[in-house]
Amino acid sequence: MSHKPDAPNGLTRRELGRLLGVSAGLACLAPLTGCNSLWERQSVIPVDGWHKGVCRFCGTGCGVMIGVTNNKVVDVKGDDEAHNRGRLCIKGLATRDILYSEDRALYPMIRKDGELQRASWDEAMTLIAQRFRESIETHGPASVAFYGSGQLYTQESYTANKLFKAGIGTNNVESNARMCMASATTGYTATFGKDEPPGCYEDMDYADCFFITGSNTLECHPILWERVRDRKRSHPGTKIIVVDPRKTFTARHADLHLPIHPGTDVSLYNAMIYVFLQHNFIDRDMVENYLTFKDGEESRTFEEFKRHIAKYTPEAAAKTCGITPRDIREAAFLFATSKATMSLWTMGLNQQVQATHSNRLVSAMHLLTGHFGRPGATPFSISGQPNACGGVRDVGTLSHALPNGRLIANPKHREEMEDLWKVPRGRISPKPGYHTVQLFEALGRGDVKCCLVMCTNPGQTLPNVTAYRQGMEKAFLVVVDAFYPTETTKFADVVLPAALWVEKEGVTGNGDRRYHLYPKLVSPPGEVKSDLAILVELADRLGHGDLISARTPKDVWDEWRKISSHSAYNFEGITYERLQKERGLQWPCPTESHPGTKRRYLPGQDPMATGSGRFDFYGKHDRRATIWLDRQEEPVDPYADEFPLILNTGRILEHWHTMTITGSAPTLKGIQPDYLEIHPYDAYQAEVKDGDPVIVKSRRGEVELRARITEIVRPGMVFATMHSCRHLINQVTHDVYDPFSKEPAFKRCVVAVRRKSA
Ligand SMILES: Nc1nc2c(c(=O)[nH]1)N[C@H]1C(S)=C(S)[C@@H](COP(=O)(O)OP(=O)(O)OC[C@H]3O[C@@H](n4cnc5c(=O)[nH]c(N)nc54)[C@H](O)[C@@H]3O)O[C@H]1N2
Ligand SMILES: Nc1nc2c(c(=O)[nH]1)N[C@H]1C(S)=C(S)[C@@H](COP(=O)(O)OP(=O)(O)OC[C@H]3O[C@@H](n4cnc5c(=O)[nH]c(N)nc54)[C@H](O)[C@@H]3O)O[C@H]1N2
Ligand code: SF4
Ligand SMILES: [Mo]
Repeated sequence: MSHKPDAPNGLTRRELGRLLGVSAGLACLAPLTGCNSLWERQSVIPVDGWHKGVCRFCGTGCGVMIGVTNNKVVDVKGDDEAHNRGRLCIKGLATRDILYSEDRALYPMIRKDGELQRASWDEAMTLIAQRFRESIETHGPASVAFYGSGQLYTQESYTANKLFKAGIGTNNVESNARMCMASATTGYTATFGKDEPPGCYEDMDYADCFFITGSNTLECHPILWERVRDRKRSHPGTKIIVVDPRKTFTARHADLHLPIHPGTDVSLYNAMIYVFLQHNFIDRDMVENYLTFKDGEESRTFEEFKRHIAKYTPEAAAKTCGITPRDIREAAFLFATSKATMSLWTMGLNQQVQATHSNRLVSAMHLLTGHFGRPGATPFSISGQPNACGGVRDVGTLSHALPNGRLIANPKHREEMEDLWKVPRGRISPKPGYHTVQLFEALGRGDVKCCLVMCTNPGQTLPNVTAYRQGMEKAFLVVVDAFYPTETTKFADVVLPAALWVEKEGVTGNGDRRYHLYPKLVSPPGEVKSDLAILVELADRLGHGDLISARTPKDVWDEWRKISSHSAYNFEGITYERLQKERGLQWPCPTESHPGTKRRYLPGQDPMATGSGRFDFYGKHDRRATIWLDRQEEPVDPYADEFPLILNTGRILEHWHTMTITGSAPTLKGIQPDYLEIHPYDAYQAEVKDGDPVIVKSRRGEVELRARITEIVRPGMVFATMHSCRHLINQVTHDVYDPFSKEPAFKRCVVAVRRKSA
């Protein structure tokens, strides 16, 4: 397969920048390429027409202008009128090429005699419907499942959720967003009673202090990072604090970098709160009128909260975190005394065993110091995938959830959705389905017999993946993917070819509650169909055609926006017509004349905030936000003599997840992320030289990588990317998860590293 070449890394990052020949938006690449000048962009092929669209890749949701000639995307450039101000990062620019890879899946395939063989759509859909029907009739609705993605369009996720929960009658509806944003959801919901960030991207233009934690913003959200840098350029007094065990490209730009031991965030944030209390950096009005304190199920007073925090002196936390007390004090001082502090965080927090705790503690730091609700002052979780917010969190495409923050476990919520979906009361099962890790366990046990996997590649991206591959092998697995082969299609009984990006139409919701439209601009290749068309056909064949009566992207959107009006996520006013004209609209947006909401919980600004005070935390019964008493716990996977190092995993700028898309883009495919970052001291101990093949081993498995000796990582810690499918790091990672969000702790497990013997 061409997107997984064994070829050596023929391209340096500097050459790559030159090859792309881009003008806007690559100032962020300068630290990587070593080039400070920007290049003039040259259009290669004449463009017949430019169309407004959105980048395929990350949750930043950058606006792109897409040049089309003869039914082909021939060019892309940043949209000057969108929030990204004309900028695109290297992946955004690569969207010009992503549709035209030779690895595209072009026709349905059915496994016969152990091999996937070409089949007709009718043959494939007949087989799928027959196997799903048999399983439902013989073993009940809970014997089938849907495993989707934060990269599906909202219409697709919404339709799958409705078909499975209100049609088939199973809550086995999960999404890869469980492994990504689930902890942000539990963190926000615990604090504010509602999911999704209170602030917006525009806050970056007003913040005087950025507290960036567990986010390699420069590489993973480069255009947001550029906005942070814009602020620093125009206001050089702006401080950037970065909390990350690695000295990432982001951390290199920090005024203060705290390289904490992985998984010790709870101690750090509690100690920062200690300093806020000690120096009276507290917003008294906020504490008295807008906050409550809780320890588990029990209420606490502010005085009790202070006694709890007293244990987290900077001196004690510094020992736990492996940094100095002075750094903690300085971070707390900068955070509290700036005019406006904005926190940004992603997977360094979310993919930890205490992820919900860290998430809500960051919000707590903002609330206690009053860095909330003013322009620039906000706790802002950055979203990973393009539609994790819109298509998974808002739609509730998770096994415990229903649309707009409702829960399966709540009988009133089930009834509300049964009425809105016009199905009989009692139709939605009261039993939550399996969350992601449990779902793949259930496939292995045979409790779930048929699974539809759409727009995600769990054969590579599940934690401790070897354990779950058996389940994929055993079950009747249908994989809908735009590319073939992948690590998941290896286990598929049927593969269906999916349309990608502007080969289909849909809406996504990006990281600042902004919905926007992806237009269909070109026809898909071969026999490829859109995910929505596939779901509609499945609904028909399973006898749920009446339920799934909205069948075009516009009709599904209209149904969904009307449903949202029965909740605090109200975006009924975001019509298709508006989406076609505008550069995204932010909910709440209840009417067609409403401009959209930048900041939530503020009476006068947020249409859902009907109170008369400074804030109205309407997600909570008492209309007060909650501060939680959270304690640092011992690591789940402690050091052992035979596993002396901590493995951390993540991303690099140029590649997207399992590289099915970026691995074949001409500009990106030369970059091979199959290395292990290891500190010189640990390399010396293991007698490993730069470039040596090494084996990384945990209690669950091992993987071979190339050693890259670097001080980016702390001594005692190694880092590998999640990208390479030839070297599956998830054979090594731990499948333990946060008990609240059920999000796996990809960011920490203990390992040993040895040189591969010749
Ligand atoms: N180039 C690129 N961009 C992407 C993606 C991609 O695949 N490639 N994927 C998108 C998606 S879906 C996601 S979820 C985001 C992820 O975006 P990020 O979360 O920024 O990326 P990661 O590299 O997974 O992890 C971020 C950082 O967390 C740090 N970290 C590890 N442990 C800890 C800890 O205990 N505490 C703290 N404070 N930090 C810790 C790691 O060292 C790492 O630098 O990126 C999105 N953008
Ligand atoms: N070790 C480790 N593992 C991780 C993480 C980590 O940090 N470390 N991060 C986790 C996180 S945050 C995430 S988000 C997940 C990501 O994990 P995955 O979602 O499994 O990774 P992707 O490569 O994005 O998979 C998307 C698949 O959908 C296909 N595809 C693309 N567009 C379409 C489309 O429109 N329709 C259909 N049907 N298919 C399409 C692609 O070809 C690809 O195979 O990985 C998780 N796993
Ligand atoms: S920052 Fe994200 S959305 Fe923007 S161009 Fe890059 S990959 Fe695309
Ligand atoms: Mo993610």
